[in-house]
Amino acid sequence: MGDLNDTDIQEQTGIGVEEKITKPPMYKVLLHNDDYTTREFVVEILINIFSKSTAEATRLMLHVHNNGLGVIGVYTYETAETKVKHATDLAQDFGYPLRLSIEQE
Ligand code: TYC
Repeated sequence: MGDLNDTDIQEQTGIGVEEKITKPPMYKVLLHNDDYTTREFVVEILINIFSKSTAEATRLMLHVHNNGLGVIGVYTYETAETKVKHATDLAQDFGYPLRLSIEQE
């Protein structure tokens, strides 16, 4: 008694249930292999910008080294863009051609 169900809320607020629970589109950040960026630098990027543990950063770096590319995280568009820019800017400062890209999930 007195409890509001989804239909009540929808009628009273005019906001559809779907609208309220819809999640923002998410984007994968892909890391690409190259022959010049050092393994250590890639691990540092994964730890410091993508908040990975040392073990996970090392695992991801080796996966990308062996497979050519890999997904290193899934974020909202703004977060994905910011992290990719930070990582590529830092790599450029060190003279590395490290490449990252963004793809909708
Ligand atoms: N292939 C690089 C090397 O042997 C290491 C590396 C791994 C570079 C992952 C980029 O995204 C990368 N030094």
